[in-house]
Amino acid sequence: EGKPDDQTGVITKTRPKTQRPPLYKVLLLNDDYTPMEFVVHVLERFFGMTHAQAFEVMLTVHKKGVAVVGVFPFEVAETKVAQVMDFARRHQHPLQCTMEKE
Ligand code: TYC
Repeated sequence: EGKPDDQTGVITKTRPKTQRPPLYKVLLLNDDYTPMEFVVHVLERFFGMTHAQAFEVMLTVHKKGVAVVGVFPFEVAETKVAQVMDFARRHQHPLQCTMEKE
């Protein structure tokens, strides 16, 4: 498996760096106006959470101001953010969703 070095004869193994796509955290931000049940619904609908998981994450955002609601490749993260922002806007809630590189 290893190759002897031409000068020294020392055997070294090369370990090619595996390329992984960069991942992006999708963040949900707290505000004073979006109803808790709406946020829970968003987390169920767009992030595949159970009602119990969604309620827990919603409460974390409510108490801490922000939480990571998922980690995805760029295009998936972008789509989730757009879906949440569009859904919130259509329901006239000020809910904010953003993404950042992990
Ligand atoms: N703070 C909101 C309220 O008291 C609830 C809320 C939770 C809003 C999470 C946004 O991302 C959010 N109605």
